[in-house]
Amino acid sequence: MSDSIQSIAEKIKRLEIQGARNVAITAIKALEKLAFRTEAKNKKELLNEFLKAKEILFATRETEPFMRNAIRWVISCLEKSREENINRLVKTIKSSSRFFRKFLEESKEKIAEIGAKRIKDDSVILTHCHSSTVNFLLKKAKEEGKSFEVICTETRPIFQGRKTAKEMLELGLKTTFIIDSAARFFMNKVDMVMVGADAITSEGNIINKIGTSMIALAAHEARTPFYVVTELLKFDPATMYGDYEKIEERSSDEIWKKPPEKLIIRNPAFDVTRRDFIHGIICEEGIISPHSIIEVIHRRYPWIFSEFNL
Ligand code: RUB
Repeated sequence: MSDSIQSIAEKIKRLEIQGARNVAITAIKALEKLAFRTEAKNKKELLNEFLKAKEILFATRETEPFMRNAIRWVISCLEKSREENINRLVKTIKSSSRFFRKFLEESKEKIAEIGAKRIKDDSVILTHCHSSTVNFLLKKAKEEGKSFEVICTETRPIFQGRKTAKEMLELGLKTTFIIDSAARFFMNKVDMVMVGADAITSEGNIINKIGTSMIALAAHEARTPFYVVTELLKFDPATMYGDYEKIEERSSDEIWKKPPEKLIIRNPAFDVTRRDFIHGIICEEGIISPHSIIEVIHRRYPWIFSEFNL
């Protein structure tokens, strides 16, 4: 069964599929395919197959609660279904997955619509890494006729910023590419920082690509508004119950292929930006303060807590 799940998991690990949103969508599509190819004879076997797939996908990247929530959604629909017939259960999975993906599309549109209003003519927006959600918002603003320019960081060690820069140029936006450590140098010329998120914690902190928190500090010092553009389903319910969000640490090869002997190389993929440095979270609910995240999550997405019976 797990052939295709396994190969998708490998692609996610190798960053062939990158960015929290793309990872979540890929995982959920993989579950849909799994359902179509299942040889399970009854609901119990089908559920076991899905729980194994969940384990494989959960183990790909530690800091991806969006993917975990997407998988939780599909499996909870399967668990809750009263159907026993395999064909009908497969249909349940298909419709729950499609419902979720449609919901993600609608959220992305809403976020872009809300966030684009914050972009003023002749402004300069700085972004870090490659966030499909931020880029879509910028596309929307451009389509609405706003004139603004973008500064992208290169995002070491694997340069996701290059992907962002290419997309910005394709949109016809004036784009400047800088090394990550030049963020403070340019901050006084920046009107607003917009970054994506990989995880949101119960305390309202945000986890995003390594370097984000330094940019937030620089923005704070320069009194430049720092916005996080994200779907709320990047919230990790485990943080509510005492767990810290794990920060994925990647291979040192990404930093230095043949380093001198005995050199210690550390390569965390993400870092935590404290809520105090976040001007606002631009999400499907509107622009909200990181302090009110938890109430909104409880109201909008109570099902994400269901596996935490505390
Ligand atoms: C990508 C990254 C992105 C967020 C948000 O890291 O940090 O800013 O995932 O992206 P990586 P999106 O390249 O290691 O996956 O808005 O597309 O979900």
